[in-house]
Amino acid sequence: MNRPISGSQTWNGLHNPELEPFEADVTVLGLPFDEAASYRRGAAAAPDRIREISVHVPPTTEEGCSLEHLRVLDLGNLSPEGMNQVDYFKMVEQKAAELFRVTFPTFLGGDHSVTIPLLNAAAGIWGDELGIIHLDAHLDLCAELDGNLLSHGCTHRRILEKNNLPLGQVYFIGIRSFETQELQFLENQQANIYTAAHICREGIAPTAQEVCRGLEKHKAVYLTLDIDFLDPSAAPGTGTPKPGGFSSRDLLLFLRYFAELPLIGLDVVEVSPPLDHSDITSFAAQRAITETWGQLFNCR
Ligand SMILES: [Mn+2]
Repeated sequence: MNRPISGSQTWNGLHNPELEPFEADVTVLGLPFDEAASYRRGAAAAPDRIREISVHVPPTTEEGCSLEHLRVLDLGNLSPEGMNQVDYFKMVEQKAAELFRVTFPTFLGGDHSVTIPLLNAAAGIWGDELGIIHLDAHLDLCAELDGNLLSHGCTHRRILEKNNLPLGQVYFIGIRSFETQELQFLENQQANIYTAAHICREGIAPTAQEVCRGLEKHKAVYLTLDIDFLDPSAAPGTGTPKPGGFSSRDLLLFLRYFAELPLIGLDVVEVSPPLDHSDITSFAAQRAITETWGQLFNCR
């Protein structure tokens, strides 16, 4: 475990290294792991890049609410160095389990496989009271990808299996890519899949409201944001971009609705700074985080 970030300019100047996690409204933990990406890597560099950008952003939301009262603790990165994926994920799960309930953890990936231990930790606490929002171009429901059971394309398959959760607990939003094996898995199953094409036809607000109604019965909702939910024009710095996606404006609108739910944690994954242009993708990720905090702790 790296030491907590010392510079207090991080996170819009809000990071306070003196806090304990239970004293913080929000904690940040970087998971610089991209060994399970199926195509192009670089997501391991995202936590540090997003932090660097956060130094230059004021502690206010896009509609002028101040976040200066927000207590933020950045715990630094949980480094995977010298560990295999299984052992690293054990460590991540343990750390995440410590943070849930006492604070609002914001995890920075890493590729999307890091969500496996995060959601295992959440499911260990909330079981089937847990609802999951998955904003992504991809379903991540593969049984395996390239021989790796812990691939970033298998995230929800592993979580559902391990925790014996029904597929209906996950809301898949922004989908515009299906692997053949995922179609087979979905046969004769009820799944909450909102494709990008469907959202484009029906509108963001009606879709978000429907998702919120569907999640009403859940006491705890976890939100995982794969930045490739955005269109490649809005987020070019990602390993498996998929055209036909959303603008950063669309994303912020979705987040505004989802912040009305009892969110217990958030991750932002698949930002790949080496593949980015002018940090567009890291800026989008940073904005999504600040606005979600604003909605949760200030402007509800
Ligand atoms: Mn994806």
